[in-house]
Amino acid sequence: MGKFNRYLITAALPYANGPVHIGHLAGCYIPADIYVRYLRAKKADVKFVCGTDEHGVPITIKAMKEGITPQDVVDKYHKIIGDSFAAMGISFDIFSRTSNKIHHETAAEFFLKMYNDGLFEEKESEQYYDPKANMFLADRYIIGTCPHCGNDKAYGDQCEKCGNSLSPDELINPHSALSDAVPVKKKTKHWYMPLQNYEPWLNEWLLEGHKEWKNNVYGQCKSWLDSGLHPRAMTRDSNWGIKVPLPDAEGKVLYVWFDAPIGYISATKELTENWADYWCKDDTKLVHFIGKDNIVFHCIIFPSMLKAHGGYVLPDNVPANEFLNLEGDKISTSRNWAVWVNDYICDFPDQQDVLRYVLTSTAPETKDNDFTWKDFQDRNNSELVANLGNFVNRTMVLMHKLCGGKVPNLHAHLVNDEDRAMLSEFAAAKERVENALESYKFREALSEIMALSSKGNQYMQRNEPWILAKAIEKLNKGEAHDKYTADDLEMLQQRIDICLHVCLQLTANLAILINPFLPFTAKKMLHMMKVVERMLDWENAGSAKLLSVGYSLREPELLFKKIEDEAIAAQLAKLAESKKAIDAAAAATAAALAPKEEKPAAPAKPEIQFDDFAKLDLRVGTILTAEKVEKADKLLKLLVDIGTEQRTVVSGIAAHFAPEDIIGKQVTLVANLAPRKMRGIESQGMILMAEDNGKLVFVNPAQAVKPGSGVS
Ligand code: B3M
Ligand code: ZN
Repeated sequence: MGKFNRYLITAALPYANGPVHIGHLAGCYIPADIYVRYLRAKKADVKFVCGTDEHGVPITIKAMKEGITPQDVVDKYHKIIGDSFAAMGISFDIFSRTSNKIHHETAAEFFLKMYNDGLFEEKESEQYYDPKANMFLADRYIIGTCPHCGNDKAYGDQCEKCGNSLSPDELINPHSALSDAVPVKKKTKHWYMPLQNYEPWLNEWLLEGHKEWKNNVYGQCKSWLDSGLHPRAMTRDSNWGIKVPLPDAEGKVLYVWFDAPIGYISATKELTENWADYWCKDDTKLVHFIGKDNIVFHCIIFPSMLKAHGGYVLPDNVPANEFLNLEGDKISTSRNWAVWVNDYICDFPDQQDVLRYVLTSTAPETKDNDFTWKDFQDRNNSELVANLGNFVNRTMVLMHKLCGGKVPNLHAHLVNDEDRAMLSEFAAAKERVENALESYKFREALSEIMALSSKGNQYMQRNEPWILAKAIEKLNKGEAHDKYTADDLEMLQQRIDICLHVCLQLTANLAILINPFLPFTAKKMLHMMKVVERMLDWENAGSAKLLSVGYSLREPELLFKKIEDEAIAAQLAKLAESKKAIDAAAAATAAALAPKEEKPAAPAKPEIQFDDFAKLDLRVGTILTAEKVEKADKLLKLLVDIGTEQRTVVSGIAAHFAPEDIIGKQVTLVANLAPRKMRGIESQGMILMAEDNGKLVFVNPAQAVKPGSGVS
């Protein structure tokens, strides 16, 4: 353990806006859990903290979509996510939440200390504002049509359909996700952290001081630092989050990426009175387990915050993983392309270790990797069942059959080189596993253990105790044997004993080594060996004397069972359903974008002079209200804001638009058309429409403008 006397291990706080999927498990929770279980087995002083990230736009968006409050959303998913982790054996010491009081206090204090130390810059900027909801809009809250793929539900920061990142200015028909109003720009004040000031320190601490970090992590950090850091706002305009603890900060909350990592501190506070030992003493080893999309926040921004605040330890390592794909396609929550952990647990009850095994042996440690159900089945059937499960089962069955259910003797005078080689493998394998674990190479560590088990199978196969038993049986019946005589009877039984003694000690070693990876399996092995949990202490690994001679063991039970084709087919059918929905959505988008069958162009109208055109007073207006006109199927009555005044317009568009869908939309109005009465209502203008194969579309500016802006 060297210079460290205690460990604080964190796993990224998942947003409480949806269940967790296998990508989350593979990316951070399983490796973190393996590492922690290993440390606990080494009797290290370790705390493992996590919780749900309950602030930020993802939560409010989800609430809006489901028509419930943000609090309802986080309550629901905190429970679902926590249950999934618990079922998978992810052994947090605490699974907290950032909506807890202790977290609000901790984060607010953290901010205030930095504020009082003069570490923020106050700046005004123009941000989008929803004039109807009276709220500033995060880019995520602005929805419109993606200029790249035509998806009409693209967000102001990203189009989830084509993956392009966007800015709200690029959206066609931008509107607020809250009210449908067209967003306008408005000044707002925020507190920025001048990250560029931390560059020299980051270069030294990170680039010089942590060259041992994983290549994918180090490389990403280096490229951020090489391209230069900029001031970053640490506050947002919102009413969901941690209030900025300053006077005149009404409607301002802490940026979710400011508050969330502080959640690690608050969770530790909630867990133990001695929290400061873990956070403030230099001999603590702090390790953040995360997925690759969180690297900059954990390696650059949060460390800068910790440094700025002062008094806290910095991460010793951030072993982030790359992404796991599913059947060749990017896992996506919004497209429902995922294997949800809660579904897995229902479909494969009591098979948590199979998933832990597969996700570790295919973990995206150095590059993105693919999960396929076929591979899942193969790894279970040909590795867990055929290698580890087979070895342990054979050992236990033969020990009962040939050695009376007790640990047999290791008759020293008959022990040969091969036995000795097998026995000395225990310590060698332990060392290899340990080295891999210490450098966060969990795949490699697991494959070392499987290689050890496979050596056990080969050892058993070469010694063939069942053949020796047949010879004993034959000789005992007085029959002749072509290799042995009655004088060999004792030796034969002793060779059987030696083989099973070695295999049993190996089984005990395998239980210790596999425990961090497959804790449910290790438990079953303990039960069969009738030993107490303490045997799993890491220091016991490598020993060839774990089970005492003469000790009677329990009947074997199978560690793993074969996964049949039907179970895999059922999973693939589920995914095929998702694929169908995804493809249908893509086809709809493509159809919407495809050039429509050419309709003969409308006959050109006779030429006019500029003066004729100049007579038109065209102005952009915003629709304030819209309602159906009684007893007129085709008509909508609109109230349009044209800056200087509001106009009532009756328009024949009722068959094309639902009134509630067009409130807030910008339109172009012919403002000087003589008023005309329709159904008793005076229409004070006309709205320009484009017609595309019978479909009507508003003619409006490519980006929101002030109502009343002239068109020429
Ligand atoms: N909630 C992002 C994520 O779930 C974020 C992690 C916070 S860790 C402090 O990917
Ligand atoms: Zn797009």
